Amino acid sequence: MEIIINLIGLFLIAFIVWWFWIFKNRSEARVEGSVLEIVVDSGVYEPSVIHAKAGEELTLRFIRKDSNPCSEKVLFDGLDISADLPVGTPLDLTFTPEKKGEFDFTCQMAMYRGKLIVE
Ligand SMILES: [Cu+2]
Repeated sequence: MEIIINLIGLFLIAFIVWWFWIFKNRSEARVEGSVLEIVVDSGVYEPSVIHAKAGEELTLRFIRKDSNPCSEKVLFDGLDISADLPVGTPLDLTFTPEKKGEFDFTCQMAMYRGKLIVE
C-alpha cells in the first residue's frame, strides 16, 4: 500500500514539474504587426517565448494579473531594459532589438522566465 502512495506522490511531482516548467513555459509567439500582449499570471509569462526580427520596432504589452510582488518587475538580460509592471493596467515596452540572439527576461527573482529570440 505504501509503495502505491509513494508512486502516486512521485507521479504528482512529475506532473507538476512538467506542467510548470516544460508545458507552460513553451508557449511561443511571433511578433505580428507591432504589438504583442504578454499576460503575467500564476508564475508564468504567457506567451513566454517571443520571436522578433532584428531592426524592427516592437511593443511588448505586459498585462500583469498577479498581485504578488514577485511579478512586479521585468528585466531583460543583455538589452538594458527593465520596467515596473502595474497590476491590472497594461504597460507597453517599445524598443528596437538591434542585435540577433536570445535574451532572457525575468522577474527580479527569476521565477517568472521568458525568452526573446531576435532573428
Ligand atoms: Cu519573482
